[in-house]
Amino acid sequence: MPAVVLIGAQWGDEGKGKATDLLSSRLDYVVKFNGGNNAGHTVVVGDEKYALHLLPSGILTPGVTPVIANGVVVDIEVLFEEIEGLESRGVDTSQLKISANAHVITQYHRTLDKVTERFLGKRQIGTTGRGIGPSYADKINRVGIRMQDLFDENILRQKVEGALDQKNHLLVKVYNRRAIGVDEIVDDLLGYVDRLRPMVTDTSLLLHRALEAGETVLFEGGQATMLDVDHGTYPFVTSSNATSGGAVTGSGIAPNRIDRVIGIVKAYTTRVGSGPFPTELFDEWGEFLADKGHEFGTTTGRRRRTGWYDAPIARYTARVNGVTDFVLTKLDVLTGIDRIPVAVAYDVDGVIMEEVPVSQSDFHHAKPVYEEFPGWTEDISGARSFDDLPPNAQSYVRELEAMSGARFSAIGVGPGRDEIVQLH
Ligand code: 2SA
Ligand code: GDP
Ligand code: MG
Repeated sequence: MPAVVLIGAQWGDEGKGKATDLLSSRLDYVVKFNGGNNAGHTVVVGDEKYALHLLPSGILTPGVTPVIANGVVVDIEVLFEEIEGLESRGVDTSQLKISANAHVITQYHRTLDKVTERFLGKRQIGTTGRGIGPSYADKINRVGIRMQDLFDENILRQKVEGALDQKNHLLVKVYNRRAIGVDEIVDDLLGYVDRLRPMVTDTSLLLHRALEAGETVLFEGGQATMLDVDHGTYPFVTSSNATSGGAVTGSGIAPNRIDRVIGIVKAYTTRVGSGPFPTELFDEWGEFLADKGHEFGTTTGRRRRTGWYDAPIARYTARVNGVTDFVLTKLDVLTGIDRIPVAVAYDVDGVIMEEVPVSQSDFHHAKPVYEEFPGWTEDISGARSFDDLPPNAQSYVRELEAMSGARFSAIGVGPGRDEIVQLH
């Protein structure tokens, strides 16, 4: 499997970090291609728990080269905090490579993220406040700062001046905030140059050469399909392409090099932030899933919204990403539920729709059409083969697989590295 893309199939937090970590022993490179430190990936290794944000999850495996590719937005202060945090726990981060074309998140992006959300009031997106949207907006507006700009003080100063021109007007006149000085931003960024120099490179060429040499590369998606800026529940999305296409544009590797696309899908659904969520639960079962699944944001600590499995979303994800294999995670969380509902279609104002509707208003009105499956009470965390699962858990998995649009190749039965049932 020379080039594999791994993406979130729902609204994030499906367990991508754990899945990447599991595959890492077979990998040479792990590439983050979208998002930034809005991501939160929890990986449990023995008694140790790691929360990764900006760094790819593969960094925990010795021998894997972690890459932050051009599609990522990098908050450099956070980058070094995360590196230092891992180094102090004995993780070697010295092989990290960062694309010269990756964009930078600065203080003004963080400020704008927070004030814009406040300004939106009831219409707020519920962002992580990490400056992600404003940094991608600058990229698209062609006033972004890229990693390579940091190595030429003159260019950096000109670009920061250009970026701050309109922003200071907005900050002062609209948001009643103080203007941000060019010098404070430039001086701050220049302070990192010496440490960044050995890391910043042409990662597109690096990855191309690795693939040519037969090495194995995993492209690790941040956030998820339903949060993708093009294919998600816009405007309640993140500002990058979290789908498999993002792995191509976000890394400079051509689409015909990709061999497999792995979708990570939870045995139920969660979402953080605002926006439509047809199977959302507001009753004690919602509490049950949140408590038993420890559904709290890895980055912001926010409580995640919870709901039942949504098969039209899985099918949509399979289609949009070209999923070849799903990894079904957190099956253990469903233990103890008598009958487990699964959304098989939507009722949109009396019309039954089997696919995710393209109209956002329809999706907002979509009421799930449920089918119920019998549950199980046995603890499944010790299962290591499909036959170890109780019969009802086996049939739940097979029913989901039949309606999700791609085969299931592994099943998560707990947060630990070894708590997995391999099917293929
Ligand atoms: P942003 O900050 O601009 O990307 O926010 C836009 C929307 O994207 C959602 N988003 C996320 N959803 C799930 N998990 C994410 N990572 C963290 C985690 C989130 C956390 O692993 O738990 O700790 O709160 C993530 N990052 C962005 C966000 O909620 C908005 O709906
Ligand atoms: P990511 O953003 O997709 O990497 O997911 P997060 O790390 O934000 O959230 C997933 C959470 O579920 C983490 O706390 C994982 O340790 C945990 N997890 C992953 N797989 C499983 C599983 O199969 N069972 C259980 N109980 N927890 C899991
Ligand atoms: Mg997460």
